[in-house]
Amino acid sequence: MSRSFMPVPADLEDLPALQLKGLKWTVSHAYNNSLFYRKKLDNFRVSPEMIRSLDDLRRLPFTTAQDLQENYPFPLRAVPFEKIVRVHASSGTTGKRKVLCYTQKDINDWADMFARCFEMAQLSPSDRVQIAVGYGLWTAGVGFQLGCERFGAMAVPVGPANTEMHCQLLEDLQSTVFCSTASMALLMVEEIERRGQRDRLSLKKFIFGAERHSRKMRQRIQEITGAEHLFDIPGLTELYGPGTGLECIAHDGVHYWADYYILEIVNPETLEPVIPGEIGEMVVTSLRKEGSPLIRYRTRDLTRVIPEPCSCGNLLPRHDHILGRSDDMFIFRAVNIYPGQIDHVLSQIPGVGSEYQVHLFRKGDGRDLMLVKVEMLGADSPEFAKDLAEEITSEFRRQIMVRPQVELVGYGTLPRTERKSRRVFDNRAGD
Ligand code: DLL
Repeated sequence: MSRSFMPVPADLEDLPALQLKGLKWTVSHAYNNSLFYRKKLDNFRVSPEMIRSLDDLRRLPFTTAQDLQENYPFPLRAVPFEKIVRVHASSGTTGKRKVLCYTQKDINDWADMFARCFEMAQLSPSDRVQIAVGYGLWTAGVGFQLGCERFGAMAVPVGPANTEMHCQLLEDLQSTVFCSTASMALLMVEEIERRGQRDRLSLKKFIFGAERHSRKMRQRIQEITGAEHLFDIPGLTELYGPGTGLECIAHDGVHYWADYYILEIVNPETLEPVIPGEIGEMVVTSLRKEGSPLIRYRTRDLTRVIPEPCSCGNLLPRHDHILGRSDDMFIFRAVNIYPGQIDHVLSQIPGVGSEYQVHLFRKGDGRDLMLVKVEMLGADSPEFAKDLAEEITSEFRRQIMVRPQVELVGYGTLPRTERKSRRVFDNRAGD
């Protein structure tokens, strides 16, 4: 008998009560079992008994990545070591790794959530899911695998890189779903195109995440493979990993599992909630997490809640794609710029490929310079290149109010990576 992983109340009437129960449990569990949280809550003069309604969430202090790093190696731990069956960690580009603890129940909950993602993507047990993300300390590989096994689809656990093996297995095993970072998906489809493999494959769906992707990347992936659906999957190590929500079949935002965590969107400066629909920082509070519970954890990810009902019919709430991170912002000649804005400008210009790089320099006279390297698609006559460079410059000026130098490079010349791509290189530091 097949099991549904969507047992959320059909009309969501019971959701607030479920969230309140989870919130009360989380606060008292954290207070009673984690020294870190006890100190923090005491400092804020909040005790678990004070949580009586969902509005009381706002009385709670925020938790930050810095808290996790300062309390290395087992920050937020709220169960005895004997109950921890696994740890995961995010690599952390600066400072110490963020290590998170999982009990067996946490792993089971994560598997159920991930299975719900596959259900929402309309997979069936006859799907063959090729997993091309990293295994190990990172939550990605094991997360996808856990979800597959709980859902009942066939996992093909290859891991990242190794496009040769991926191409062979896609063809030999007739995988139907490919899961990876957005960068790896691009790398793979270009390899599929190079090998002329498209007609020998059964690929129908892509699920990719771990980093932002542009509209151009989506177009390329869909054009080359003819895949029916591409799904954006968000997730972060602190909140189990990938699998806490998924872009729906109507491709209009990400439904998230509000029965497992509460999502708030706050203004990153004032930390006050924004008006529903406005962009702000995503803050999450877990409702059932035992090993490392989260109380108002500041993800630094920027997005917005989509308040309207979704045309896919699913009633679970939605947030938009992650538009960037508040700490990715850079300042160029007094203008605040998010990399997502650059994706957006380039995505609108025909003739531009899906990859780009931004290099920032400081000249001898102290003035800053922005060099944008952009891949060119198709015709590469000098006139075409000149017009394209002019169009890019003028769109940057019009939409972001900065004037970059543009260097056009051939398609496929910028590096592709199977990991999270880095596209902004700030060479001004230390000046
Ligand atoms: O990236 C987990 C994951 C693995 C998600 C595979 C999806 C697929 P971390 O390494 O802890 O975990 O990084 C989390 O990556 O706060 C976002 O800034 C970014 N991120 C993750 N998914 C997306 C996405 C994994 N779909 C951080 N779109 C998050 C944009 C994403 N950014």
